[in-house]
Amino acid sequence: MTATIAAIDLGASSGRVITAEVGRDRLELTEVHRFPNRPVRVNGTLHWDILGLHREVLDGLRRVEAIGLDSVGIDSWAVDYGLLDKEGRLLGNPVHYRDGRTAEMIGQVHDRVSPGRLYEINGLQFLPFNTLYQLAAEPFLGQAETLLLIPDLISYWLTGQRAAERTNASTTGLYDVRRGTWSEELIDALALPRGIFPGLRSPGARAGRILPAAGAFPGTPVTTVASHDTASAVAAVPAAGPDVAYISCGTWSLAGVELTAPILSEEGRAANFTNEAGVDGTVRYLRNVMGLWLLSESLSTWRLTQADLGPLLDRAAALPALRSVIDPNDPVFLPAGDIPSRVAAYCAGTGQPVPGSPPEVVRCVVDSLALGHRSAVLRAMELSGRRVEVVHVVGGGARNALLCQATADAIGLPVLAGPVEATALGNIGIQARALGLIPSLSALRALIAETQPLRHYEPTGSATAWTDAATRLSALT
Ligand code: LFR
Repeated sequence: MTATIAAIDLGASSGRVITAEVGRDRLELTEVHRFPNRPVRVNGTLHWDILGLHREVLDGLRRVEAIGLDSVGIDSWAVDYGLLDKEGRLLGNPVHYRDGRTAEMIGQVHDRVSPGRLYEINGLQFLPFNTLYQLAAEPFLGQAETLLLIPDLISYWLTGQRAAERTNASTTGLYDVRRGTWSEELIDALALPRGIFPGLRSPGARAGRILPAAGAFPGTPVTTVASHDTASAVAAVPAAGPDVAYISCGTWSLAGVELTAPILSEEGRAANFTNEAGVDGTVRYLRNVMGLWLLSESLSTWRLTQADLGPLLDRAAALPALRSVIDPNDPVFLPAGDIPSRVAAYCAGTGQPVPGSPPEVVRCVVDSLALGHRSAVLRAMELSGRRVEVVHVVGGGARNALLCQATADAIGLPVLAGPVEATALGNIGIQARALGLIPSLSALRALIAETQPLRHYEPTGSATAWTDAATRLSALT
């Protein structure tokens, strides 16, 4: 038995509609629609073009209407949301997590609930854009009847059903990671209306059927997937056993290990490790590293495109490694804009050679990301006690040979790179399991390992250079 399944995968810089033919031994992807995701600044606030994204989703679905679908599932980046009024109308326009509106709110939130108490309940790393800080700056809260995270909003527009998918809910800061429920304590302490948080659903649950009025493919079943893109990507890590770390490398690098229960230690909080909900009650114990955003934003500054990245990486590979390094997680690199100038200013300010040409900047960024990967993976191992034999790099970064090799060298462990389309595979895999085509998460991972191209990188001899650079960098930060 086989099925045709579609994944709608919205990333911070592009979205895709991908279909797959899935059977017990078969998993073949076809990208049917890819579209840019271009945020819009209006009156000083950075928004997602949510209606434009929804139109692209519908266009993608229309392209596969002729072949028929057994199921469709939606994932996107985390934390951002839309608010609905009592008629189900969208209030305002969802704001981009890179907007600066939360800067003033963080202190206010922490005055109401201390960071220590927040972590005891939500287990979430501090990121200035976590939903709870955004809600403190939200002008439409008083009129809101329902809050829907981005994939739940698209799902609502397709099916008319309102729900909160669990893996993504766990990134809001308002989810009790031990109990697996919304935290009434936090919601009340932050004076948020309890009623706006819809019932929780787990990956694999039925989400409804596409409504005739939705604009494409009426009647198609929509399945709840791990709607946080990182949760879908982690579900697709082709690990054969527990002794692995993963880096889901795209706009962000999410680096850590999979656990069966959260670790809510003070040490973990100090190291800014998160306990985000994964598939089947697993916990994604990881840290955000700034990721390929630094490269894509640099390309835009130079008025280049993704197609120019390959030649730039080749030129960067010919330069000496580790001449200058930055802390990729320095908040200066978070907002959109001219990353190369900020890299140059960081290096000048820390007394390092200043990368000037694009290949020099790329070399500096790649080395620095590898150091960021090293620090997150080593710290995840220490904090969790997990032995790690191989580091899986999944997502777009698995294509970047310079970064994969630097990551293997920096960590001193083999890297297994791939699949590139991990998020779509995780999305589709959970739907396939819900349809009874794949028996378990481990069977999904084994099927991905068998069917998708993977590339192996062994660490090469330069371990001390990376250890020295890591020490140098931690002295700077
Ligand atoms: C990756 C990701 C990260 C999340 C960031 C913002 O695409 O979902 O997991 O921290 O985007 O939502």
